[in-house]
Amino acid sequence: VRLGGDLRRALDNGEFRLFYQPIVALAGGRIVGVEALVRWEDPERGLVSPAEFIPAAERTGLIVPLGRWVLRETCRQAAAWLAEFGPDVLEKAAPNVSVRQLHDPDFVADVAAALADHGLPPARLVLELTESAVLRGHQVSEVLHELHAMGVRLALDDFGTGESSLSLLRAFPAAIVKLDKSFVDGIELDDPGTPAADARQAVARAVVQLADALGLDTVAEGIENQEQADRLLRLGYTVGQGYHLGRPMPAEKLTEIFAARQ
Ligand code: G
Ligand code: G
Ligand code: MN
Ligand code: NA
Repeated sequence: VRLGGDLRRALDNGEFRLFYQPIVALAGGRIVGVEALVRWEDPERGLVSPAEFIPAAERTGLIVPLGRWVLRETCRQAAAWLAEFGPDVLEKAAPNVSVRQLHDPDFVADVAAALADHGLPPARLVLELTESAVLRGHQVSEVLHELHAMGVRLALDDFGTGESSLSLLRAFPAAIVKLDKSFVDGIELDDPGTPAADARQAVARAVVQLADALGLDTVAEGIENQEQADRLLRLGYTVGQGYHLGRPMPAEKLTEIFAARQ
């Protein structure tokens, strides 16, 4: 696909939009947060998945202005929901942040401005970072500590798939660990003699115990059925995300859900 210039034009034309996926209490089903997931509404191709264009945006550097837009739009929408429904209905909103953004010298100032411009309290914002982003170097570590000092929360996304290390978790000012979907797939299957399911359960249990020991919250990702939710609850998870609990959806759809629950 020929994406480079297209993405720039798409950003200038306002063709990106955010979907939001609920993050849900496994017992009771209360929505405790939302993850913001960008979509490209290409006038010719329709809705394009970020899996198709985020890698290109990262390669070309367009991820920096695109990520800035995602951050601001998430703060705007979260502040609007909070004003309308209050913190009992929505605790926090979580955009994804790419490593390229962390290396942008304006990143911390952009986050501060996005919060201030929309009147969103910093503790309502969770930035989702991957381990590989966090692992890269001293400069990033300083940025993360500045964000932490501002009161913004940091989540380690896709946890368990990167070069996760205990020293990383200890040094990184994270508040939340998101257990990767690959450990949730099949976790409900426990016929004796399915070592893969046993291994997933062991990893899931180890991650939640580690998080508890370090005072971090957890989110189990990619939950696609009730059996998985039940199993994760028994392993010690209290919060999850996945198609079974709620698909990524337009903001208006979530507004309806919040209004019905209020
Ligand atoms: O939204 P899913 O629906 O298809 O997203 C696919 C991938 O794109 C995921 O790894 C997700 O983290 C990533 N992604 C979605 N939105 C954003 C975004 O705004 N910024 C970045 N950096 N990644 C995103
Ligand atoms: O990398 P990150 O965790 O941000 O990726 C989120 C991606 O996972 C998005 O593409 C989102 O649409 C997708 N996703 C969310 N819940 C589920 C699920 O239950 N099953 C699958 N297959 N994908 C999911
Ligand atoms: Mn994410
Ligand atoms: Na993930």
